[in-house]
Amino acid sequence: MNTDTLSGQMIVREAEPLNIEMSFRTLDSLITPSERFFVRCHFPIPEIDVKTWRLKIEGSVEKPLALSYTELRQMESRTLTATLECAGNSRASLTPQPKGTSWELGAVGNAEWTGVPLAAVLERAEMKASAVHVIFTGSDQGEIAEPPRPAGEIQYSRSVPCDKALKDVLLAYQMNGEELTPAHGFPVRVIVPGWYGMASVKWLERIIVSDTPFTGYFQTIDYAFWDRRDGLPERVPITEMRIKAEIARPHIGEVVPAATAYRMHGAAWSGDAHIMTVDISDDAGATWHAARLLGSFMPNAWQLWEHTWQTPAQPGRRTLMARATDSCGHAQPSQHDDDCGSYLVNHCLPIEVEVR
Ligand SMILES: Nc1nc2c(c(=O)[nH]1)N[C@H]1C(S)=C(S)[C@@H](COP(=O)(O)O)O[C@H]1N2
Ligand SMILES: [Mo]
Repeated sequence: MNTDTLSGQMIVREAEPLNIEMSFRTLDSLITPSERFFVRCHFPIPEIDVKTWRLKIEGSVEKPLALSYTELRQMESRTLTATLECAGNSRASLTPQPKGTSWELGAVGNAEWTGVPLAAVLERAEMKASAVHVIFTGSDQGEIAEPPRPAGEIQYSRSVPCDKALKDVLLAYQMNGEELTPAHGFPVRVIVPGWYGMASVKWLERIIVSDTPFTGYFQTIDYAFWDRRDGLPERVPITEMRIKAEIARPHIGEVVPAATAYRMHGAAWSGDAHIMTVDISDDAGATWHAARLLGSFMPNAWQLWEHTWQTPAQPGRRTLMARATDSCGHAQPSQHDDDCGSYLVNHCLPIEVEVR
């Protein structure tokens, strides 16, 4: 990645393993260009020789497979647009600042993915009726630093239940019409539409069909939260993206001229549902005004929005917020849910600006 040409557009959170986010204030298109799409890696990026690479499909299947890259490319392909948000995006807005990568607003992007539907591969392998989960493992591996942790190096892995696996999961080899870059999972990655990014396993190497739910490290210890049933907290894996609107401009700390018409804009998304409304507040949530949704609804893709803000005549600090609702009746909460730890940060995020 050429960081020179990206100056101002990307923020490096960690160089090794690579963790970079888009500077969200630079949002200017429905499709995020690949070089501006955030990168989230737990381990070093593996080097993969596509000539010897095989995608193994095993476990609860009648016909285990080992597909070459050429064989996969020969299968019928599909292209879909999907927003991926890292489950830890916007962690930087929590106080006190929790452990973990301090993502601001840019660990999210919307790209066009091309590949083979997982359903077609599972059909070819003849998945057994007893199957309940499909596990994906990446070629990357490393040691977990914080306990509780398994001993030694582990591979990145995650699963989806079979109904999701058959519905719309894609084994993608292209992003925005070009081969995946090494950082985004070359040669093949999983795309789980509507789910937080952790499910979309990069550098895919093995698909294991399982007769029991998967309870791996990145499924139960990391990328999990406390959900309450009958008042009792239960550890459950993070799955669908929660509804969220983010403001691209103005950005935190921006100086905005008094008594002018300012074009506020940003994006909003929600797992499986579509965005119905985005409202804007310029008084920390006391009053709200409807923003305009731009373009038409696309399943699993974010929705851009804009709002003409009549800035106050009075100079001083102002706290802006955006709040979305979706077609399933979800609305953003006003506070972060502490049962989610430092994940699923989808409350109305305050953007403090200075009117001058
Ligand atoms: N093999 C592998 N897959 C992975 C990860 C990883 O570290 N290793 N990170 C996950 C996380 S947490 C996210 S948010 C997305 C990010 O995808 P991107 O780097 O293409 O933006 O990849 C997911 N897939
Ligand atoms: Mo993530």
